[in-house]
Amino acid sequence: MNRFLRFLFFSGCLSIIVVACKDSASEESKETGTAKKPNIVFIMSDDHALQAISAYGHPLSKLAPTPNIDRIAEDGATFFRNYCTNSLCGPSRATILTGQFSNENGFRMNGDQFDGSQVTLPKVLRDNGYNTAVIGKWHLGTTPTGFDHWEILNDQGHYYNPDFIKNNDTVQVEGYTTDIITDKSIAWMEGQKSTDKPFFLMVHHKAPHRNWMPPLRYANLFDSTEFPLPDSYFREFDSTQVAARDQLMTIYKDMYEGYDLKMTLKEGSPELAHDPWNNEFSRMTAQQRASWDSAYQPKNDAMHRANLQGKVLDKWKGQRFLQEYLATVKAVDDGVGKILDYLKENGMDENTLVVYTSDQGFYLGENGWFDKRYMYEPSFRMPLLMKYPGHIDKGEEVHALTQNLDFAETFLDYAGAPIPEEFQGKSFRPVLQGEVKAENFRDAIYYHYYDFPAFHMVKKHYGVRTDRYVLMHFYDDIDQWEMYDLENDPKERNNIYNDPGYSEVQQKLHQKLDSLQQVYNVTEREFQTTSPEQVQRAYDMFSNIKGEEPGYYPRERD
Ligand code: SGN
Ligand code: CA
Repeated sequence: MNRFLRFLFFSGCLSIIVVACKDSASEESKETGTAKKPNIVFIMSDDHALQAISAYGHPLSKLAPTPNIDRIAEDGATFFRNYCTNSLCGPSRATILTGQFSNENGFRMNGDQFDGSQVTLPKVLRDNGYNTAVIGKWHLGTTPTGFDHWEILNDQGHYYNPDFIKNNDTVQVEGYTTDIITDKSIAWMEGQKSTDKPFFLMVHHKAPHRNWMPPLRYANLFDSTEFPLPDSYFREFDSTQVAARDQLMTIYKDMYEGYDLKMTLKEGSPELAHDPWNNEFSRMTAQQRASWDSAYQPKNDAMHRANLQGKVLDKWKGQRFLQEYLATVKAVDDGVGKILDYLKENGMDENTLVVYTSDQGFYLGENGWFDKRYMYEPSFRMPLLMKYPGHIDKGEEVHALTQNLDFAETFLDYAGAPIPEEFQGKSFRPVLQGEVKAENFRDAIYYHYYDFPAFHMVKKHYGVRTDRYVLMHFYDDIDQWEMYDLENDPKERNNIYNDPGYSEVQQKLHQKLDSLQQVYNVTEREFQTTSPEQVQRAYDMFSNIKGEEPGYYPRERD
């Protein structure tokens, strides 16, 4: 055979082999229906404000960057207008699982019991060929359903030496919770190598939830960083903003000096100031506690020597809070890096949809606050980053109005699975693929918060947000409307409700609100009120935790 004939012969054989492979691959995908389904790794932290993710560019995050979380943004999409349905842990998680508002899935506030017999995202994925797992915070009262594997923190969980519940056994694991959740997640993925099924893994961090305890390796990370406090740190509310004025979530009034701010009682002693439940530091091993004290005592002693008073002390508390919060974020970022590296090193990064989000937004000193719950932007808006090479463009910016309500349908859409009729969201895959323009995706979103009277005493409220405006109604022991023009007043300072210049807008927002309540089946039972005595009792109780009564807190609510 001459050279030319040999070339023709061998290349002919090669193409026959290639064609045969393709055929068998597509046969396999027809048979099993699974070959092309992506794995889905859903990483959700607890209370992670987007101000603390450097991909979003906030000044705070520039001083405490999150290079690994940013890798998801670089390789995929960043969502700039993603919102929650109800800014609280349990309700947000229930919405993510069911694709429904709280009024439909029945989980309105922390302390409710999730009805695990409902149709949920993991159940549908499992019925469509996926292996499913959840590892980390769960906080829904009942134990998980729809998962092949689950290992969850008990209730809120702890930063050190956490208790994990698995098959109804509780086991304490020594170490730092964020790292343990990451390691357990990677170990579970490793076990997936022996099956050809795609997987859905929910990695649920406890951090950076209160009481913000960093890992020992970062206990001094931000000691010399001066973080910018928001210009609203000492904000005063006007008489129309009654709801906002009456809460209990101000850093310099409502945080506990020992438990939250890690302040000590006096110079030269490691003994903590007010630590009402004595349940976070006491669970450290002697060695962990000794390292902790040696990291904290010099900075606490310096604080005592400075004898800070008044607003100087209030600002110092804001700094200390940010140092702690951002150091716990740093550990989450390390964990995200480990998971991304694992996927890459094991050849899974191309066929995996990776999602990073938090259960809601959070205040990092805006209005002087910590915590969430409000429909105001810092707690209403959630971070969301997604990457799926070849399917989501690198560096894509999404400005459509999306919600945690849409996550389930979006993931099912990517998985090629059917979407249950009762789901109330909308897949945003067409937006990511450029088939639907941001402005045509959704014109308004609905919000409804119920957890009152409860910790932080944020009033019940509901509302509507459009591209430019937000209208909210606070109810129960009050009846108060607020409206903001987010284009001219992004920090929501001037309540324009009943401002004659906006009367037409106001009317349209009311109409929109009414129609959304109909669409989402919000009926009369969602507007039940509490007796004034009950409100007063709760207010006294929650204000008193600041008092000298360690252990006085009805933990059953959270
Ligand atoms: C705990 C916190 C609150 C927080 C709720 C809900 N207090 O009760 O500050 O608002 O959780 O958070 S703590 O002193 O016990 O830490 S959620 O993210 O789980 O909804
Ligand atoms: Ca939370």
